[in-house]
This record gives sequence, structure tokens and C-alpha cells, in this order.
Amino acid sequence: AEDFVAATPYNNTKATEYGLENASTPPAGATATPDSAALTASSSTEHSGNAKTGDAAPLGSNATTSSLERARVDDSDQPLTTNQGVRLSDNQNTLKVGLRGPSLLEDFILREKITHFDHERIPERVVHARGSAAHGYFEAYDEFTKYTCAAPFSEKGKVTPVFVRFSTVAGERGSKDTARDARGFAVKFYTDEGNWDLVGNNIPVFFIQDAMKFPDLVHAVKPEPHHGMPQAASAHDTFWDFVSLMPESTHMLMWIMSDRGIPRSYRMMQGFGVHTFRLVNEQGESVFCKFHWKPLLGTHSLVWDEAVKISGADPDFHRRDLWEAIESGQFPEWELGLQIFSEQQADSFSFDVLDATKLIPEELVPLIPVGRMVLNRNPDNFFAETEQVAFCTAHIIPGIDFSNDPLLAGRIHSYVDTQITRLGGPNFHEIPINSPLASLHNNQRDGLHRQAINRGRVAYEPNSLGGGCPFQAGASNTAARGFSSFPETVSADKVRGKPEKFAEHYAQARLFFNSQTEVEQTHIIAAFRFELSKVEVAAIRERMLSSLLNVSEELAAKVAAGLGMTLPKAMPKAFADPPEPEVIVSLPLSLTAHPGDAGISSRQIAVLIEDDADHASLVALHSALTKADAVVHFVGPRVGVFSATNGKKIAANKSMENSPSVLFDALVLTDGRKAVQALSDNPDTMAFIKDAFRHGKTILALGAAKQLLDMAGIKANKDDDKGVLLTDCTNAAGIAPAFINAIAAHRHLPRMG
Ligand code: HDD
Repeated sequence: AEDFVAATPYNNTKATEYGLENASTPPAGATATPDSAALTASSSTEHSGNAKTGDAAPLGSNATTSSLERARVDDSDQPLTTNQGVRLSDNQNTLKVGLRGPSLLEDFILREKITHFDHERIPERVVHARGSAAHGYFEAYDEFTKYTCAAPFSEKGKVTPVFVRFSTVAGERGSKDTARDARGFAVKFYTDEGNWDLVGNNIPVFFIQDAMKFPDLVHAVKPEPHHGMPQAASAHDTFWDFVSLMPESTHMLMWIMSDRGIPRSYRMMQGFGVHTFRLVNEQGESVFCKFHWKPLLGTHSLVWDEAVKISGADPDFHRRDLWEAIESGQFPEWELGLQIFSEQQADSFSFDVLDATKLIPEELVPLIPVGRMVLNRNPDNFFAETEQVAFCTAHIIPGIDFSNDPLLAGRIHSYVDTQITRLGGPNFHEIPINSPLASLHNNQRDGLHRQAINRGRVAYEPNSLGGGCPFQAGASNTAARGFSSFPETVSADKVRGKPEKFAEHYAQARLFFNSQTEVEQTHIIAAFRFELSKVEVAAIRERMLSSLLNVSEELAAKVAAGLGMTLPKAMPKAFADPPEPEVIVSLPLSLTAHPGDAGISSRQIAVLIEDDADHASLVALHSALTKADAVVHFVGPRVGVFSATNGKKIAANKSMENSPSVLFDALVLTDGRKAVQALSDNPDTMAFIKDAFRHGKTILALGAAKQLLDMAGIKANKDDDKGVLLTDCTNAAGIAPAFINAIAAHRHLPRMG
């Protein structure tokens, strides 16, 4: 039998990032091999990089490293000092008069330490407070200069460093990852021509059409102000009160109530720039554009019961998933696709492209793939990078410009403004993670925490004393050009109001609902039922039902039945006779209609073991699964080493107590008569298996483990459910391909009404 080297899900080369002196220090979380002959859980340690891309494993360097390097601190072999660099002789005791006497005010060492500690926290983001980020790069497939002169698209193969932060929206900084919510998808491109931030979400539309309503929306969804509840949840009166009075929210509600609101992983969600943007080429010609990110691993979601249980078992589920995948060299990747359309086309659409509650069906304007983004390095320090990164929709570069979307206009103001409170002044662009790779020269000076030491006597323009520098680059079309706004002609009265097509709120909500498969529709109905069941004021539930009636009678009727209510009258529509929509069913809007062929790379497989587990079959499966890039975990009634057959040992790295089955994508039940008996005597086992089954996961039972399936009332090898497999333990290698295929299907839907 084979021996397996112990591995953690972490990158064993990580320590070398901090200097050679430190290379021998084990990385955090590393454990010694409990038994040299032990079969242990393994992440794909043989990865030297992403199997698909052939990238090298991250050693802490990519293009942003040079700008961050000056701020990196390596403490290896260094004594403790004060912030003034004075070495400490004692970091345990305050300075006192006698060992039992009073402490002295002059203890500058104590006072510096406590004072710094007292000010460690900064305000959290007013929305998107909870997030996780990583470094990586964007690579252009080809030059895209026909449409834009933006630096990342200037030549084939061009690589632009990025820093990407994913987030939930409503929850506070310490809230759970698996709340039902939109997810932020914010990308900072450190381009040759300055920083460009594409600050998007995993949903292509938004709740509101005008930035004027953003504070109202956020106040409604955040915990209610009198008692501060509920945390990271929209299932409460104030949220549904607001959205039921704002029918423009209906389309976004459909997305949030769908499984898109509970992604399986940050690595398995799409990203959208949401607004219509402009691209501008060297000739000054402009087209409209929507940005789409598509994950290579496919777009996958949790189911609600699972999301709820994960929030208890591992509130850091998405953060951990992203971190561990990158540390083990399984670099997440997305393709950037653009929808390009002209102003004339836009005018002919049945909806307004300046309305952020509308998407453009891909059937109407197809996606053009333009490049890929790979995340290949975790931050060194969560606070310095992930917390202090400041994204801003106003950060655009030559070749990209805004449309007149009134939601975008408010954002252009809000993002810089909010950093002034959050990061404590106007110099947040000097924080290393925010500073551009392009060099920065202007006459802005001073302010709190200024880092730059600007030389010379000139801080104004025009000047002659500084030789006229720094000077205006001008609007020429050369590479040295400056940013110039697209000269759109606008002539109209100054008014507060909305264009006519903004008043149509239901056609795309209906498009979304009608594009879902039956299971997806059932989940949407269940989500509305759950959320509205938490609403205490009956009139709010009723108003929401009356709005849903305008989307789908079936949806409204089923939600009403779930709440024990009768259907009210449909809400009157603001736009009685809207134009016919071009598309009434759009395939890409469904997740399950075409789950894709993303394989099982980085999927987490639990193998339930006990003493007397059948060693040979588990070795065979372990080998097949890790070859397919999955991550195998041996899960016991406790962690530690178990005696398997043939005198071999198996080390469990997880236990049923510390890692319930909601944390895994698939389940293997070991053969071995005594092992199966011991598992069947353990009450945790049934909960583990039944949850995996209920959540649509693939289960493989080897030999005697059929007894466990029988106890759980689960039948194997049924025609309509390819996700429960049973085989003799001698056939473990033989069944592996079918098992892998079944896991790649993500979930087995017939089980999940
Ligand atoms: Fe926003 C943060 C995405 C509308 C005001 N927003 C923020 C983040 C994301 C988004 C991903 C987190 C960035 C990070 O990781 O640091 N926001 C969106 C999308 C919107 C949207 C996709 C609609 C299309 N946002 C929106 C509006 C306003 C704001 C209409 C205000 C008028 N958003 C903010 C903010 C935040 C923010 C208050 C909080 C923290 C921050 O900016 O840096 O400025």
C-alpha cells in the first residue's frame, strides 16, 4: 500500500516569502505526520500551480509586490522595540515602585503599547463591511484597441496586476459569510495609466435606480435601529417595508431570493459591473459596454438549509475557501466578457440602459471574451491590505468612461467620500495597497498622515519656478495622453425625475423567473416565504404579494399559500403599456439549466472513517480524487489516527463534531464491518449522511456501508438519482470515474423539491 505524506491545506512554501532565515519555520497550521505509514488527508500538495494554467505556485511575488515591498515587515531574528526603535528589555511587567507598589506615569513603554492598542480599530465600511481579498493578474486575450485605448486591453497577452475584494453587503465586519445577500466583486487594476476600479456585484442589477435612494435602502436592510437586529439578514420588517414600496426593487429581489444570494464559494460566482459604461478608442469613438466576469469553476450555490447550518459550523466559510484554494495553488480564475453596443442600439431597446435595475440579455447583445483574471496570492496582512483597500467607481483611466446612469453618478461621489471617514483623511491613496503603480505627480499637499515628501517650492500650476512641472498631459491621442471625458452632447432642462422606461418594473423580473428551472423556481418561492414569514406586519407581506402578482401569478400564489394568506389584488403599475421585451427566456440566467463542465477541482470530499476502515479501497479513491484535483478529508468520530485494515493507519484531519457534512461537497462511506458498526452506533453519523443527502450531494457507500444508507432510508443506484453510488470495496477504483462525474454535477436535483 502507498504511504502518504502529511499535508495541511496550506502552501508549504509560504514561509519563504518572509526571508530565507525564516524558511525552516513551519507555516501556520502545519502538523507533523502522526505515523509515517499513515494515510492522511491531503490537499493537492503536488500542485505546483493551477493545472489548467500552468502557473507557478505563489512565492509572494507578483507585479504589485514591488510597490508593497517597501511596506513589508519581517520580524525574524529581530528584538522587540518601541515604535521609536528602542529595544525592549521586558515586555511582561509595568514599571513600578517596588514589586507591590504603584505603577509609574513615566512608563512610556506601557503607555505607547496601550495607546496604540486603544486605537487599533477603524470604522468598518458602511456597506460591504465583511470581505476577503486576494492578489492576481488580468491577462488580455488579444488587443481590443478597436473599442478602447484602456491600458489593460492594449496588446495580446498584456498582464495587469489586480487586487480583488469579495464581500457581503449588509452584515457587519464579523458577520457570517453565508447570509442571503448580494456579494461584492471589486477589482482594482493597477494599470500603466493609473488605477482602474471595477466595483461590481455578483448580480447584474441593483435594487434602486437613483443614488438618492441608497441611504434609504441601506437603512432599511441594516439591523433595525431600535434594537440592532437582525444581523446580516434581509428577513425583517424594515427591509420588506421599503422594497414593497419600491417596485423598482422587484427584479433584484428575484436574484437575491434565488440561489445566487447564497453562493457556494467566492470562486464560483459571476461578477458584473452592473452599470452601462463607455469604452473610448484612440480616435475618440465611443461605444457602450457592460462588464461580466465568469468563473472557470462554474457558477454554483448553496441551498438554504445548508447556508444556515454553515453559518454556525464555519462563519468564515467563504473566506477560508478562498484562502485555502490560493494557498494550495488552486488559483481561481474568471473570464472577462464584454457586451458592446452602440447608443443607437441602446435607444431601440425596450428598457433603458441607464437603468441599473435592468440587464441586457445575452441573447440581445452577446458577450465578447476579452481576457482572464487569475488570483494567485493571498494578502500578507488582512488589515493592511483587505481592510485598507479603497475601491472607487471614480477611479477610471483613459479608454473607460461613465454613462449617465444616475446610480453611478452618486457612486462616483460616495466612494472617495466614505474613505475620508473610514481611513481617516484625504491621503488614503498613499496606503500601499491603494497606491498606483503608475507614478503620481500633482500639487495636492499635506493633510493627515501624509507620506510623500514633495520636494521643491512649487505646489501650484501654472508655474515657471518649477519649469512648469508637473504639466498637463493634454488630450492628445498619443501614449502620453491625459484623461479626457467623452464629449457627449447634452442639452435639456434641469429637472428631478426619471425617463419613461424607468417606470417599467416587472418585465425583467418575469424574464428572470421564467428563465429558471423548476427546482430554482421552488427555491425562489421558498426564499420569499421564509423572508416574509419573518415580517411581523401583515400589511407589508400583503403589499409584497401584490407586487409579486405582477411578476408571476404562480409565484405569488405559492408564496401566499406558504404564508397562509389569500392573494390580494395586483399592485397598480406605473407604466401601463410598456414596450414588449425582446427576450422572454434567457438561458444564462439559470444556474442549473447548464451546470457546465467544471470538473471537481478543489471540491471538498469527506471520507467517513473509524477503526477497521478498509484501507485499500480508500487508497484507491484518494488517489483518483486527488488526481482530479479534489481535496480529500478523512473525517472520524474524533480527529487523529485510526487503525485501518492490513495493519495500516489512517489519520483523520477532521471530525464529525468540528466539521459537519454541510462543509463538504461529497461523501464517501468506508467499508469495514467493524468500522461501519461503530459509525452506525454514533448519532452524529446519521445527521452527517442525511444532511448530505438532503442537500443533493453525491454519496458513495463502499461494501458494508450499505447498512448506513439503509439506516438513513437512502436507496442507491436509482435511475433518477445518479448521486448515490454503492459498490463492492474491491471496485473502488472502478467506480471512481462515475463518482467524479456525479460530484461534477454539483447537486442531484430530483432529491431537492
Ligand atoms: Fe457600493 C462599497 C458595489 C451602489 C456606496 N459597493 C461597495 C463595495 C462594492 C460595492 C463591491 C465594496 C468595495 C470593497 O470591497 O471595499 N455598490 C456596489 C454596486 C452598486 C453599489 C455593484 C450598484 C450598482 N454603493 C452604491 C451606491 C452608493 C454606494 C448607489 C452610494 C450612493 N458602496 C458605497 C460606499 C462603499 C460601498 C458607501 C462602502 C465602503 C466603500 O464604499 O468603500 O461608498
